[in-house]
Amino acid sequence: MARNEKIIALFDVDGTLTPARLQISDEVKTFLAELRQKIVIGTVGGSDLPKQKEQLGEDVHENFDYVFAENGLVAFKGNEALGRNTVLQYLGEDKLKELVNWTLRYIADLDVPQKRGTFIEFRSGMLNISPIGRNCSREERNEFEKWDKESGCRKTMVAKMRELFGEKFGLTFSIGGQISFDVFPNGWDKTYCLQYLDGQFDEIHFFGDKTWEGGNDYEIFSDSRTVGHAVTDPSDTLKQLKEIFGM
Ligand code: M1P
Repeated sequence: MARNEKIIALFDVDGTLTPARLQISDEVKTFLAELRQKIVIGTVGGSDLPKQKEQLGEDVHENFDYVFAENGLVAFKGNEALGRNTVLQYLGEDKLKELVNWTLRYIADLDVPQKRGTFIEFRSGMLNISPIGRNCSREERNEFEKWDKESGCRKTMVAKMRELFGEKFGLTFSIGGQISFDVFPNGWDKTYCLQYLDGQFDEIHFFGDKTWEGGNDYEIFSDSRTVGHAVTDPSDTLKQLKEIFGM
């Protein structure tokens, strides 16, 4: 049967296609290849493109019709780049410096059990801020996640930053992973990628694991242009795909 070019399924990466920050399994990869015979498929992750490639494979552009990294700020259809927008262009040097300086001061005063390196990762479309530092090991990352749940470290920091910079700079703060949170201009959440699909599809399905308000899948999950599906992990994603697309 010919593929239905009017239906697309978009997938979050961490917790939806892969365990957090780990690689896609052969089972999921094979299943998606079969799904792609029936409909169009794409990724929409919060992480940058190198991280998506680490997790989904260097051949990600061959295996997905659309690849959206950094919420779609870095966008590809096949190997063709569709667009790129930067947080630096949006904020300008002065505001960016104010934000970075405040963040580093705040983290310096935090009593996090372990501190490593790369507290701010500067990406095209967002800043990724981590109180432990992105250089931590997998074990340290898991420990931090547990401690963060008890202490509310990220939630408190996000609330403070929202109060100080949310309205002033027009920024959104979103907790999407285990050790960090993302900061980006209002509207540059995962719905940003939908502009590249407008008018081309009858149905845009979205699958994500952080679909609650404040989670980084919330906006696209609840957007009127998509049919949202909340999943708990990659095996649940496959289960739901089988039910929806009769595989
Ligand atoms: O895709 C979800 C998140 O994955 C990473 O989060 P962490 O390192 O905290 O587990 C980051 O790439 C983050 O930007 C992204 O939203």
